[in-house]
Amino acid sequence: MATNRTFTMLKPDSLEKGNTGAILEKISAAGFKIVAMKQTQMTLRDAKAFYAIHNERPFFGELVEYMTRGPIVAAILEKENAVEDFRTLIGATNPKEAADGTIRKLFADSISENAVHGSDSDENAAIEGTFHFSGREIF
Ligand code: FUP
Repeated sequence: MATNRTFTMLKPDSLEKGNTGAILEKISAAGFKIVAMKQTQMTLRDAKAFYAIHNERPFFGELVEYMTRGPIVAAILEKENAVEDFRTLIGATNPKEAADGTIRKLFADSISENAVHGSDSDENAAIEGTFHFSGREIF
């Protein structure tokens, strides 16, 4: 995947609260082009693999339970400087610390249910995009 791409998930709380459209609108308005997108539900195995880096953390069990409890929307986004600009758009991991106007400030309730995921590096964007999409689902 090119380095002008990032990967995102709208997490189960966003879909439960009916925020899918509003969040996608924010993403589009910030200049990101959607090059792949689907609604899907992660299995326990998927979530454990996706968040393997956190498997020793105390919140790991709660994290995989949350991420598998309902559908998500996964997407690959394209824009110049995509990874960094998307992290700015979503705001800090803890919505209480997120800047005004950011997606987490607007739509997230807590650090554990924080509305959206955004890749933290070009390398992880490529790994995470490939985790969810085959080549023929990416445009
Ligand atoms: P981020 O890169 O902002 O998504 O944050 P992290 O990769 O540090 O964390 C991934 C997910 O783990 C968060 F989105 C929510 C969960 N988490 C907690 O539940 N508690 C914490 O203290 C930190 C992260």
